[in-house]
Amino acid sequence: MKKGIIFDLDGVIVDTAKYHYLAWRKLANRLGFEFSQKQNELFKGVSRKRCMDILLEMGNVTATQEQKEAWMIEKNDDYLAFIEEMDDSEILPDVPKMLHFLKDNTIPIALGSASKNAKPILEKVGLLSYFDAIVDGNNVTKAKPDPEVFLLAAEKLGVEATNCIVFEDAVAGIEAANAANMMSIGIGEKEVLSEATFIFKDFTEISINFMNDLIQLEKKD
Ligand code: B16
Ligand code: MG
Repeated sequence: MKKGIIFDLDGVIVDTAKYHYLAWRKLANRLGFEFSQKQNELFKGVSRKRCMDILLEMGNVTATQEQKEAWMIEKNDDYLAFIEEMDDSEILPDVPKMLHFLKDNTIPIALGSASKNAKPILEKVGLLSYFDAIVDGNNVTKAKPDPEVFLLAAEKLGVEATNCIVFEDAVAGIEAANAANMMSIGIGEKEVLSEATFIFKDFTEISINFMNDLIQLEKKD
């Protein structure tokens, strides 16, 4: 039974949330209101379009679709300026160890991210070549918690959905993986990601023994 592994990007492979925060905060300030790190938590794993709407609700700002499009371009340009400066030092701890383990065991690897900037980010940090398939915000019509992104990733890998294992840091992502009937591994806080099949603070907590068991496990309903 062939297994496949699907990684989320922001919060799992790299911490780009801090750059999203700085770019959204700049836009909020320009529109005349504050935007806190705590508020930014609500943006994790959420599509750019939805983030824009939430931001405007926070600031009590109404805008036309055209205006929103222009602000999203502005925010994304600021975000891309941060991405331009990224290098491999921004890869989260023990992610390369995990990718090497999977490669050594010939387990296919996919990315399943809401970001439309996923490929350039993986390229900047030097991890693009590890991925056999990339599904990101450019390929899906429905955002997480809809399972579309992960189902498409499984299809691209040629692995049955029930044999895929998803690493995710956002509640919506865990819900999406569960809805796709995949095993979900939460990376983050237990209290937040309680719906995940397994939860770890980060990859340093995940042992090779655990991974060996995982890639041989049958998913139970
Ligand atoms: P972009 P993930 C998500 O990445 C981020 O967590 C979320 O904050 C962001 O709004 C979304 O990507 C879209 O990103 O503006 O680059 O298209 O966690 O799904 O990898
Ligand atoms: Mg994420």
